[in-house]
Amino acid sequence: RFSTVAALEEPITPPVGINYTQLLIDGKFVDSASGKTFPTLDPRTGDVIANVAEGDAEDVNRAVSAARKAFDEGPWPKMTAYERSRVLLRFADLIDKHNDDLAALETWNNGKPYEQAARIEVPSVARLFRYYAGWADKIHGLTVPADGPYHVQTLHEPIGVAGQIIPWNFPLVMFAWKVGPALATGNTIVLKSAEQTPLTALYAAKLLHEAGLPPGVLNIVSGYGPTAGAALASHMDVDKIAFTGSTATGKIVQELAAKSNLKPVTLELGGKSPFIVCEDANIDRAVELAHFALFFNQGQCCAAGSRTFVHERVYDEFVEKAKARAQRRTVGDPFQKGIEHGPQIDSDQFEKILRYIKSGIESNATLECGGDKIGSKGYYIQPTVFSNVKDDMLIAQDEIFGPVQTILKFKELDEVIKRANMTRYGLAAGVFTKSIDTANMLTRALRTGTVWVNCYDVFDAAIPFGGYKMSGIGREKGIYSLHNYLQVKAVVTSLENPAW
Ligand code: TXE
Repeated sequence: RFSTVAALEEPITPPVGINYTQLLIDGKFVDSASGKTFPTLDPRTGDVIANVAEGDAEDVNRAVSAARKAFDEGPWPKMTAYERSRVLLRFADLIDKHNDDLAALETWNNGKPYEQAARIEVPSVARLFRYYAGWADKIHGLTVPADGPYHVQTLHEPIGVAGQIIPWNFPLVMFAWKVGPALATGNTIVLKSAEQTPLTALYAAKLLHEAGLPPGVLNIVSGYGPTAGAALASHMDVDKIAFTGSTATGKIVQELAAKSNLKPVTLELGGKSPFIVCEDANIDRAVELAHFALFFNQGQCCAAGSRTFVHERVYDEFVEKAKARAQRRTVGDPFQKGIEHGPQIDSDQFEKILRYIKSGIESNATLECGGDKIGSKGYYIQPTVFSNVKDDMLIAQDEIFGPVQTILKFKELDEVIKRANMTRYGLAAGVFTKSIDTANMLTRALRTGTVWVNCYDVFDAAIPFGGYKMSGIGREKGIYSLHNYLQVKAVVTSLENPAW
């Protein structure tokens, strides 16, 4: 079935070198204070790509001091908004120029198809920085019609030093969603990348400095969560923390923020998003979109359409076609042309996904296809489809974060609304129908931060993204993300002619 297995035994040599492995503090690449490093791996093989400086609490202290100084003394927050905007625009041009190297590094470190990184993700990063460059000089306060002889205005000021913790599934895209709005609004940053994927954040940060970012404005500390990440979340001199990752870690981050200096927290967490195929849907298109909604990025998407609800009238046909589509998915070395699907990120995720597949089989869901690993090296898993999945099965409740489609049957719209909402998550939903009435009803009833109608995974820079319920707090992208990085100051000036 998986015709590319042979090629997995001899991985293609990545067309890029690795130039940046140290921490980036105050505009300089430096070793960690402890001198420690950690290996970063190639998910195709599990082999070490490079050893990267391992930051911990002491390095976070150094990075926060640099960010504090850059914020308090400038020039960044005091530059004109137009000058900041131009730095971001120059950076976007540099991303375009380095597109292929960034994409190759992303694929090497993460395992995602090179074509996906090079044609979709890296270009979307340049697009997002242009979007936020556009906002930098359009952030207005208000004049407020208060009672009394007062001139009242609001100033929208940067919040200060932003701590940002990002995951490994979209390393550069997550870097952009966090760094773009924080810089546009004049903040300084300490960012901790995921321990699995430290390489592209360092490369991108280097380009930002080339674009004219002053030293200390963006500091990158590579390292582990319980050490570097926790130190950042609990730092007394960090004014705001933004996190993307698991719900369990999100809770820890919020707790650390509360226990230290009550810094405001934005969280973008897990999901178990419903994808609802109504009885009037064009089945072939619904199958393709549901397949994309789940298997994109090896199933490692917070917004993955991981509960495929299909109307009973079209269920059997849908399952048969979904299975055929999963079997046609081209799995292989992500550097190979035409490959849709590479390895999972690491052995932890690989084992976790295989455990969920086992649990699906044991709970008597029907394994339509897949269900096993591929090859003897790296972290490849067969695209897997389960039908006859019931709401109370673990595979229908937990975030699997892998290439495992679970297909459930429904009869009535009221019923599917109830079942779709019957989860602790509320990140996204997909609705597939030809009826405007059905679409309107579902979009209003689903308790999720995004509803895609007859489309999925549309991640434009202008569209806000975030979760209801335990999928998170706050929104990223669009105008909404600016508010995460701004303080509002009310300035009240008496209009009376003072006697003194
Ligand atoms: O996530 P973690 P992991 C989900 C997905 C996945 C599961 C576990 O279901 O299978 O989470 O993945 C940092 N203080 N998502 O273990 O732990 C960590 O170093 C501060 C969904 O990779 O949440 C990394 O930078 N920081 C998700 C980041 O948190 C800590 C994307 C994410 O890691 C920390 C990734 C601590 N105590 C996984 N512990 C999404 N929403 O897209 C860890 N970190």
